[in-house]
Amino acid sequence: LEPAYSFMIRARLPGGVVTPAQWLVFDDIASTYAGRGLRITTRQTFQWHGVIKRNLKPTMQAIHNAMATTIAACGDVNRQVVSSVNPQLSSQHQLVQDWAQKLSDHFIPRTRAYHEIWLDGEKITSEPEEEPIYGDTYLPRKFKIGVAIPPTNDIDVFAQDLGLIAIVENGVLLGFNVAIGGGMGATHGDDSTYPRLGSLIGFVPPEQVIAIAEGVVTLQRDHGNRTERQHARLKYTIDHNGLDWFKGQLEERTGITLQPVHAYHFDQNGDRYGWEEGDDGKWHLGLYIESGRLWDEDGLQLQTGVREIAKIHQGEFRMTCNQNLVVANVNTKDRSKIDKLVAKYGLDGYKQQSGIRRHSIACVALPTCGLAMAESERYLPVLLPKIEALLDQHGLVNEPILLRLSGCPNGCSRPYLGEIALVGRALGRYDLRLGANYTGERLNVIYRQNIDESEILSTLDTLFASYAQKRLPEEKFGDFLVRSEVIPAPSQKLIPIIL
Ligand code: SRM
Ligand code: SF4
Repeated sequence: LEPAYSFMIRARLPGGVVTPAQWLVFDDIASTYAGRGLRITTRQTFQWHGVIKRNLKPTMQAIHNAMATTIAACGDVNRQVVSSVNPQLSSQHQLVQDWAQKLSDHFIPRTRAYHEIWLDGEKITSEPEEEPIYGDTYLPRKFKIGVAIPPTNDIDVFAQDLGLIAIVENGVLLGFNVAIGGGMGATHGDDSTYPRLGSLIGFVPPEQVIAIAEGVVTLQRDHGNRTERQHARLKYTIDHNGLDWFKGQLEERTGITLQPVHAYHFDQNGDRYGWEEGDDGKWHLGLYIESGRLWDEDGLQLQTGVREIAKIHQGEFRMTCNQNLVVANVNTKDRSKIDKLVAKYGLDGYKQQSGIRRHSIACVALPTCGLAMAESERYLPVLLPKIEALLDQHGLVNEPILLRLSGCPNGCSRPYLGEIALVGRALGRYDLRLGANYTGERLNVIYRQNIDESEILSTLDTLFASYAQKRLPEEKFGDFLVRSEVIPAPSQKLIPIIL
């Protein structure tokens, strides 16, 4: 008898767009084959946890039959391409979504092995397969692409290996500012690993974006570190060789001269909740999903609730990189039906949330993540009420503050971009990091190392008191901490060259 090995499966859904029909299939997979409901990830797709080995193939086949795939959602390839979800700018979303899809398709591995192994088992060819982009050895490590639509940086564009900032004027997509070398992962006690913000190197019109993306990916393929996995991400390739060198190589390889960066402005990186009317007259309902987990447990019926919405919804769903959900493209006449289901199944929590809860993200961590050093997703509901109580005492409960929890320094919740972040070191112990900005354009720094909950709370209590008394009008928490020199100005500042 073989042990009942269980696995996590992740779908590739560019831009996090899912039709109601697909949702129903994915929901069924969660109920039939998985153990912890549907989990919306920080790259706006689904994970299913607890799929046992003998159910892997039927699960993959069900995903394939829903016109989706799991190929390259993991591995040393280009991963899930993310893109902004801004309900107010729905027409821009469509323009950008098309490019997210094209980028995703362009970088899908050509191998038929996936189909042979998971879909019908037939060997399709005995000829050697050619991977025009990845070659025989694929990339040194994972690679991530994201497209942001200003003024919302909900995807954390500067955390991507390749971040694209869409420049739209009068409804026309002019092109993209290009930022390279973003990444979050680090290792405790190893200063040669670090989070890094992407560096802006120029602008390209839409028709050149695939060529530039391919140039960045293939440069990383050819020059990335293949001997030390810790240093194999693009950020280290760039820092090792120099940004100017990389940009020069990119222009030479693609034959494209990058244009000067276009002006842009981000005003936030959280999600919008409740009903918003898009510029196309359709309605979009943003729902807060704690840590992205849709699971009927502890008396909640969140998974059932979205299933019931999917049964009547005529538009689409969009998942966000903050692990939330937008019921998108709803006609005015259909709003009340959806409202009733939202209220019936307790999906209306967003109406009463504190500012910090509306901006909170926690990575999966225990019990399923083998790399976790501390709790994260399961700790968020324990910690948040205690932080909210402190904020309330200081009159700050509605203040939007970015909170990020990670069970280890790999940074799956992009904790280095939290105004407040906890990065796990051991069970019950975290590094407290502070001082990122509200728009995802400044990294935070370590304020206290390896502390427990009581020290976390007492430290925050003191800082909240000072913030409440001494803040400037409209000043965000992270900015206050830097201005008042509670923390030193972070070393890597993003200085966009706006020409
Ligand atoms: Fe991640 C590995 C979960 C987004 C950086 N990540 C893992 C694994 C697969 C653990 C493992 O290798 O055994 C985690 C599975 C846990 C579980 O039980 O499900 C895991 N990562 C996640 C998700 C589900 C977090 C979440 O709570 O939503 C996110 C899934 C994304 C997706 O849908 O594709 C997730 N991971 C991220 C992000 C954020 C992002 O991409 O915007 C990062 C930081 C950005 C970056 O890549 O620099 C991230 N994950 C990592 C790393 C560190 C990589 C590095 O360069 O050092 C690892 C470890 C590794 O690759 O060896 C990792
Ligand atoms: Fe696991 Fe660490 Fe990623 Fe959290 S940050 S999901 S603990 S690898």
